Amino acid sequence: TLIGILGVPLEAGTGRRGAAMGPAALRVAELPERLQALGLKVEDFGDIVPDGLDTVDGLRFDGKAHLPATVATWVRPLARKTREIAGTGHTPIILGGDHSLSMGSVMGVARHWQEQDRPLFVLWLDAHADFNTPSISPSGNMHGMSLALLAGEEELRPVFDGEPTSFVAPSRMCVFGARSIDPGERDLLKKRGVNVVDMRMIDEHGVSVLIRSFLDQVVEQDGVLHVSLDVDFLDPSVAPGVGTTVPGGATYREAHLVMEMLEDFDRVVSVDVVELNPFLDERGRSATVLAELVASLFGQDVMDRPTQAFA
Ligand code: DIR
Ligand code: MN
Ligand code: MN
Ligand code: MN
Repeated sequence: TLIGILGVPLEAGTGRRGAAMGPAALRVAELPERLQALGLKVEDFGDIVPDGLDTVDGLRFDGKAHLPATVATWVRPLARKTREIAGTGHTPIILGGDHSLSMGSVMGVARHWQEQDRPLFVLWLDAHADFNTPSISPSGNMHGMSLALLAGEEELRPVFDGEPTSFVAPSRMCVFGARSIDPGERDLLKKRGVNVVDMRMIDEHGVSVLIRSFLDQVVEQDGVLHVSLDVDFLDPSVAPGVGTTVPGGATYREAHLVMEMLEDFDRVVSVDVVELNPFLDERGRSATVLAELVASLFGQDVMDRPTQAFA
């Protein structure tokens, strides 16, 4: 496997500052080196540079949207760059930056896989569903709208106005670990048919059964999988370095089991690691946990033994 790392120091999509330091902290936590130690070839493309604000002149939204033009200046070049990296045979790992960046990273990989005629599935590991639109968002923060944009919601199309787009069918999306969903967002998720696995289901059935049933759908349709990992998927006691902590999240072992199963599954083609806010972190704890999780996803394990599900 050839890994392509790309940093996205974007924080305009969230309500508080600090996430722009995320890519630097993940590098300090030796995320690239951990992958190299597993025998993978790793190329670091540095941090992406946003387009000028003049390029998004006339970007307008009805409803509540905070700094949509600024977000557009980041996600447009990010979509182009991610597609390019995927096109040269790299597995993109995108280091954020807030979760609005996935508008760009997933758009880029979706375009690439559409050309290959392979259906792209998205696993959204998050306390939130990020399925708001400007007309229903209580906060107006763009990081709470990225999955809705990727599903093709009309209201959000101006973000990529004039750019090539490729959307992901809501039935191929799985929000996993949810425990905070806004009322309008909840209705829209149901209406569009997004799979939502909330923490209550995880408590009741365990991560293994639930992850497997989604991965089975990917295999059935001969698809490939993008994984978008929001730090707040994890319980705040495991990863405090994020602006929107919600109690009752995944434990350290639950998160690792998800990663280990994904590694055995062998169809993950791209990854985002988002919402790390080093300003709120405790001595790099969350950054280190994230680097360890990514290493798990790419083969780090205790014994050389596949998870039973895919043995
Ligand atoms: C809330 C919080 N649903 C919003 N969202 C996110 O602002 O739309 N927090 N993504 O991390
Ligand atoms: Mn998120
Ligand atoms: Mn979240
Ligand atoms: Mn393994």
